[in-house]
Amino acid sequence: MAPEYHVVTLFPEMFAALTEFGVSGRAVKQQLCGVRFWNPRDFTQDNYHTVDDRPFGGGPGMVMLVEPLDLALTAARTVLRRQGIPAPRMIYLSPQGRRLDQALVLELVKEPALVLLAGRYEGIDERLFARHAIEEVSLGDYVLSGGELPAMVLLDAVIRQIPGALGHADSASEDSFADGLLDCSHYTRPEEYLGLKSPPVLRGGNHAAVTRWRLYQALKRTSLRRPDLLEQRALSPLEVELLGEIHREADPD
Ligand code: 9D3
Repeated sequence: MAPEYHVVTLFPEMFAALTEFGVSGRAVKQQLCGVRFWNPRDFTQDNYHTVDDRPFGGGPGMVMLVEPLDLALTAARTVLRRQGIPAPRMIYLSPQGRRLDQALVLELVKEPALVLLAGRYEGIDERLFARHAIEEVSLGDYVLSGGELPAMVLLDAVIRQIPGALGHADSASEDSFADGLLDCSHYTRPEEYLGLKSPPVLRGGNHAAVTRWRLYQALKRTSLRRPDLLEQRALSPLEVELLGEIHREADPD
């Protein structure tokens, strides 16, 4: 069965960026996955459809009410339970969370369903986390205005890994980070632009030479810009040899 992604959000319209454009939009249209939204505002009872209130203890900002979020999450889980998915992973996009990386993306694409929770305001009443086992995932150490963009980032990264989401022209396994290196540089026509030449090796028709050149460039860029990536990763004999060449040459990239 195609994986189902349920998103609890006050702003489902924002997700058009994910569901209507590009690789992720195509995957949704082809029903390689389902995406459904649950708006906590639809689970309010009062005339004003209140979803937030002032924090106990005072201070700036507002806190999301536990009840509309609890009802929205429970509705999502009820639908999934009826589909034979009793314990979906539930993820709150939050600055306090585990940092999203490709290893987590590859874990999440194996799941039959995910329930994502995008927050607004200062945060969520903590009692929601007593009612549901919720993981937290962050994009990194910078301040955003809410969890919708992070939820879209996570889903974009996951959906493009679903088999069939990418044309075989660019397979997911050839992505930058798939092999733990930064990408090499790219060139297309014209051969020369305003006196700037494209590398002749790429036009010479020697596929082995092209592959070796690209690996050399990727290793060089990675060792200059992200040496931490090389330390996390085993090196093949060829990579060790190319890194030796790189360290012996002088000119930076
Ligand atoms: C300035 C507000 N901060 C007070 C110390 C706390 C705060 C609350 C809510 C900071 C950000 C947010 C909204 N952010 C997210 O929902 C969010 C996020 C982010 O801001 N950065 C990186 N990853 C994520 S995932 C969700």
